[in-house]
Amino acid sequence: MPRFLGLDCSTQSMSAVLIDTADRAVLAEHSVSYDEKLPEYGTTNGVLPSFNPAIAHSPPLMWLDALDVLLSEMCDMGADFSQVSAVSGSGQQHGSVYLKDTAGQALALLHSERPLSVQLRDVFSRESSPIWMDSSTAAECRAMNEAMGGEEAMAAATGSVAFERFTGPQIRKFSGEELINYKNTDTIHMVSSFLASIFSGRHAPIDRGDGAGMNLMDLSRDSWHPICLEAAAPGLVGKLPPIVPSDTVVGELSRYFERYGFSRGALSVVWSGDNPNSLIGVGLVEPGRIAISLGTSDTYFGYMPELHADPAGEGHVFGAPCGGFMSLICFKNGSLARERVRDRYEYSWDDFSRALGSTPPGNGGGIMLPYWVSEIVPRVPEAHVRRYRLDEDDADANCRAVVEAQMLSMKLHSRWMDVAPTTIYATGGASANPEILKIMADVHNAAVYRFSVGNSAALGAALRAAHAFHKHHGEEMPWNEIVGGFTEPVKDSRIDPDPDTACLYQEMAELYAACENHALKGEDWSEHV
Ligand code: XUL
Repeated sequence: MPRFLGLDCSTQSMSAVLIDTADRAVLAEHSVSYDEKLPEYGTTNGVLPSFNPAIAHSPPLMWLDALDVLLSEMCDMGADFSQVSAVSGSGQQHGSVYLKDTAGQALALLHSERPLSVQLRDVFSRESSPIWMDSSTAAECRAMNEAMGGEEAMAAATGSVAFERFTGPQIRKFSGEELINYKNTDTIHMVSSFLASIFSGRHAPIDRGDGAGMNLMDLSRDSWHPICLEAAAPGLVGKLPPIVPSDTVVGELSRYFERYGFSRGALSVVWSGDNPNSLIGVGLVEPGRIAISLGTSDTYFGYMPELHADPAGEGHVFGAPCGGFMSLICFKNGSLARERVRDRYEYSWDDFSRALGSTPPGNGGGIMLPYWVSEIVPRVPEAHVRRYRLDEDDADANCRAVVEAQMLSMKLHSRWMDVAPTTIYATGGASANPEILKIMADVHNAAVYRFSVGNSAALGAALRAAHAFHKHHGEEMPWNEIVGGFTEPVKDSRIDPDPDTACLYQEMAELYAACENHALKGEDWSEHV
């Protein structure tokens, strides 16, 4: 019985999906929220409190405790891990973990009697990990872009201009502000390679998909870029694990996992970032379709055969686990913004959906620029909500405005990818809301399908584990076969665009662009009134 486990260490929760590839079945799926299950860490939505709103860190020990809670709850629920052949995972992209030179031995000595957080308490040279929501490294980004010869050169080499949440600028900031702690750091991991190290009982490499989210990797060569490394921090080359293909087997599972019934000999496969994993988890192993993930952040992504960076410097190119690349744009004001609007009007999610259903497409021309927190695309350094012809006291219109804004912004800012999708796969928590998916279909003028496995990143990781396992045993399988049967959209979930409404949104996109240019560049928007 070929069984594979995929984990996902995301911003707010740790999740797992257990699959059986013979039956093409998901056997178990579970998730634990950090705030709920581990309140002792004091996080809000998985992030530590900070006096500076630009700083977003999480405690890596919390992730270890969450992993233990998750696996033990799954065992209590009857999950049988003894038949698992290989494990892989997904880490929230860009986050980094800093370890002392004692970590290698501590990983090797992991045993099943005591929890991970007890055995690994002393291995961190930095207690908290900067994560993708951090936007405190503007100066470091400028310096790194400059060292590379400008934003365009940085994007051409690494797939993205230097972005605040990316790991290279984060490392530069750490070495600049805490040189002693930086010098005490022996190994810097991504969230993904850190957790792969736990499963492997030794330092795991970084896969090319997630490595591309650091502003440190030469995307065309899958190797560390010497100029980026030098621009980031002194001696960095000796602190980074090697870059490997996404189907690399790190070794056998650490003995620690006997605690949960895993068998000796099960394989530990390199982890990747949440976006490369989701690409596999929704079956985008060839070009043509795109996916929109409605999570803490919203992302818009697709497979990209040839390397082609965004000239505006807003989008990203990462390595795809199935070879080639993936293009992605990330909007920080995803669920975060929808939640803020819901909370502002003291609505439940049912009220929010009812409001979407009872307001007209186009919102009577009322537009919100939904920067409830600083935004990545377009670049908005400080939280700043603007309303155009939209009454702040009209709760229902504000619910529609936030969702329309998110979809219109995706439509405008994805133009560089050169795909006019006719099919969109919707994933993530908010994809359960048909009213949101209707707006998605109409704005993008594309058929939208929903996915039943809520966690496409964890599913993608499980499928990657399966691919790597077969390759390891000399029987490499085509990706279409690997994902087949797992990444089918929910039956009857298709939502077609309405042609008239799609036309209306086509015009509204220009109005939205004018509002955006007015708010961000001071351009006149009166001709659109
Ligand atoms: C992508 C990004 C987010 C995180 C969320 O560049 O920053 O989607 O990956 O975990």
